[in-house]
Amino acid sequence: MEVSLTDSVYHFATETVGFDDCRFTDPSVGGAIDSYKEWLKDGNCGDMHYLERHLKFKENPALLLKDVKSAIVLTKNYKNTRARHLTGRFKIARYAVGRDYHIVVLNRLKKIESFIKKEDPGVTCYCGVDTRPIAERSLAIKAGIGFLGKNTMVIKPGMGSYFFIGVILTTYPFKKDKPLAWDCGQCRLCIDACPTQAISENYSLRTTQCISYQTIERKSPLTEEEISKAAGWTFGCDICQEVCPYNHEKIPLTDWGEFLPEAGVGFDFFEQILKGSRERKIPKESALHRSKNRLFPSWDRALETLSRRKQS
Ligand code: B12
Ligand code: SF4
Ligand code: SF4
Repeated sequence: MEVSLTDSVYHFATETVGFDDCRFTDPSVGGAIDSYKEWLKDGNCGDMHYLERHLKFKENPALLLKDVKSAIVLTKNYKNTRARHLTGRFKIARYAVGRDYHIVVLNRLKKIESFIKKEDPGVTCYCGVDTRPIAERSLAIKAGIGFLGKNTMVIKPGMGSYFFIGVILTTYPFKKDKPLAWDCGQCRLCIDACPTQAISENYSLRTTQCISYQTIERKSPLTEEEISKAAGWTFGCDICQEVCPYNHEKIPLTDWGEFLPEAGVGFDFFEQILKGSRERKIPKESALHRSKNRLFPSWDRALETLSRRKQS
């Protein structure tokens, strides 16, 4: 029986390269772009002005890749141990503990691109993970990877939401998958647990209230009041994922060692800062590196505020 390119890419991506899932969809996000426009209109991009510039590409991916015919959506679990970084006085989101996923995932996407080109040299591809103007969550939902949670994460039943999404836009017409028929039902644990009320009832994030935005993306340091509300989260925030029943204990840890604390670079560096180190050169391999030196004033202030409180 003839094996289609869709099947062989799926097998190569999951078995050889090690992604957990690989699905195929139309490159256009359809009606989901309206929620993006609405979100921008409400001022939710804050200091992330690049998201306004991304609109035209998310709306029309052919501007990124001429003759684009499909999107391949790849996911990788990054769940790592529930160690100090999640429970200590200073917390760092799971996704930033190990090596920078932008580098780790992009390298693997490139392997799939090379595989496709070897199979069919006429095909062109455009790979992205996080930083490119690709509507990754909308494509993941459309491809049936998972469903949209009230915390705005893509959640995959049986896998939870601790996974990265990588996308390859391609000129090859892969066979398309279908979206899942699934939702959160009556649950609202994340809405109630968010300490800054950043999660609205309508599957949208009030981004400027979100600790993740405030500690990673915002240009100005956190105020004392914001530090208090952030409950020790100093780089990103995982509260709305930790409380989600889909992220239960039985979900295995990632099998990509780069994302484990042992890979070191993220949390090790952070720990030194917390111990009072004045080192300001964030290791290049760490996801923290992307923030350049913008975060130091916030971290210094958090340290100051929290140690003052400890003394009084
Ligand atoms: C900007 C951004 C942020 C912002 C805003 C987040 C937000 N909720 O919008 C901030 C800095 C707050 C942030 C935080 C985090 N982020 Co972020 N972020 C992004 C980025 C770069 C763009 C997202 C965006 O455009 N947001 C605007 C909203 C309106 O768009 P959207 O989230 O894509 O949502 C779309 C869908 O909801 C869709 N939709 C709605 N309803 C329906 C229904 C159907 C049927 C369909 C098809 C679609 C659909 O419409 C929306 C607009 O297109 C993406 C990477 C990328 N290129 O997409 C990563 C990304 C979303 N982030 C990611 C991660 C891991 C995080 C954090 C967990 C990190 C952390 N621990 O601190 C937190 C989670 C906070 C949260 N609850 O969302 C992952 C999410 C993986 C997943 N499983 O969902 C992504 C995909 C990066 C990646 N490649 O893995 N992030
Ligand atoms: S990441 Fe934290 S602050 Fe942002 S919505 Fe989730 S719980 Fe709220
Ligand atoms: S905590 Fe509940 S409401 Fe929130 S995303 Fe998970 S299942 Fe949905």
